[in-house]
Amino acid sequence: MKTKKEIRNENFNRLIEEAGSISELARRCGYENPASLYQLRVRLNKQEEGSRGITNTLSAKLESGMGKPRGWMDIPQESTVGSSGTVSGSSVSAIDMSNASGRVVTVTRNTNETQITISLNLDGTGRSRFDTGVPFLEHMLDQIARHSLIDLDISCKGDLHIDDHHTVEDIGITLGQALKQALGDKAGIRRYGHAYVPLDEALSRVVIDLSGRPGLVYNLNFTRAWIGKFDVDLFSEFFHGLVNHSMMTLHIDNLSGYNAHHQAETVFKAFGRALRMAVEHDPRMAGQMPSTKGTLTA
Ligand SMILES: [Mn+2]
Repeated sequence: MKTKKEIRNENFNRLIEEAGSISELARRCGYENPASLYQLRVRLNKQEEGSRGITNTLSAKLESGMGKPRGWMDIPQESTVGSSGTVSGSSVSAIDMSNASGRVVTVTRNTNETQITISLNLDGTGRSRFDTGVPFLEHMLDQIARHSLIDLDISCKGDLHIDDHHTVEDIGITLGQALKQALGDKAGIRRYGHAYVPLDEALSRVVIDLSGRPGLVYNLNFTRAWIGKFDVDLFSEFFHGLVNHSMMTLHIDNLSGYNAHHQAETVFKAFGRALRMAVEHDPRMAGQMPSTKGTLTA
C-alpha cells in the first residue's frame, strides 16, 4: 500500500511527463519562475527524511493547471503513462462517432511494427482520445484536434521496445489515409488553409493546400534534440507520412523560438488551425458545381 505522499510524488512526476517538461508544468500552473518546482523535484527525488512532500495547496494548483479533477493527485494512476489514454479532459473509452453527422471515417493499418486504428470526424468539435504509449506525441495530436475541431480517436500498439520511430511515423501515415478518405471528392471545401500561431517567444506559420499532390516544405530547426523523452527528428517523419498519404501540400515554417516544446506546440497548433480552414465547407460554394466542370444544361 502506497502512502499518500508516495502517490502524490508519482502523480507529480506523471504531470511533468504529460506537460513535456517541468518548466512547461510550472508555466501551466501559473508559476512565473519554474525554480520552486525544480527544487521540489530534487527534494522529492532525494526522499529527504522528514520532508512533508507535496502540500495540499500545491496539489490543488497542479490539478487545476493541468485540467485534472479535484483530488486527482491523491488517486493512484495506471503505472504506464500514456498507454491507457492519458488525454486531458477525455475518457479512456473510444469516442463514439457512430451517430455523428459529418464526414466520419475509421481507418485501420496493421504491419509487423505497428497496429493502428484511427477514427475521425472532420465536422466534429475537437474531441480527442489517444492510446499510443507516446505521451508527447499525444500532447501534439491533442493540439491538432483542439484547433482543427476534428474529432480524433487514435489507438496504436507499436514496437516501443525499439523506440518511438515506427509509432510516430505510422500514425502520420494512417492519419493521412484517414484525412484523404474523409475528404472524399472535396466538393465545396475551402481547399487552402493557413495560420500563424505564437506561444511566448515561439512563432510558426503553416500553409496547406489539399491539392491531391504530396509535398512538404519543412523549415523547423529545433534548438534541442530531445523534448523530455521524445526525439524531435520524429516530427519530420510524422509530417512526411501524413503528407504522402493525405496527398496535401504542406509548408511548415518555424519563424522563431528557443524553447523546443514551444516550437513544436506552435507548429501543431498552426497545423490544426490551417487544417480547419482547408477542410471546412465554404458556404458560398454550397450547392454549386465546381466551376471547372462547367454547366450541365447547355
Ligand atoms: Mn505544451
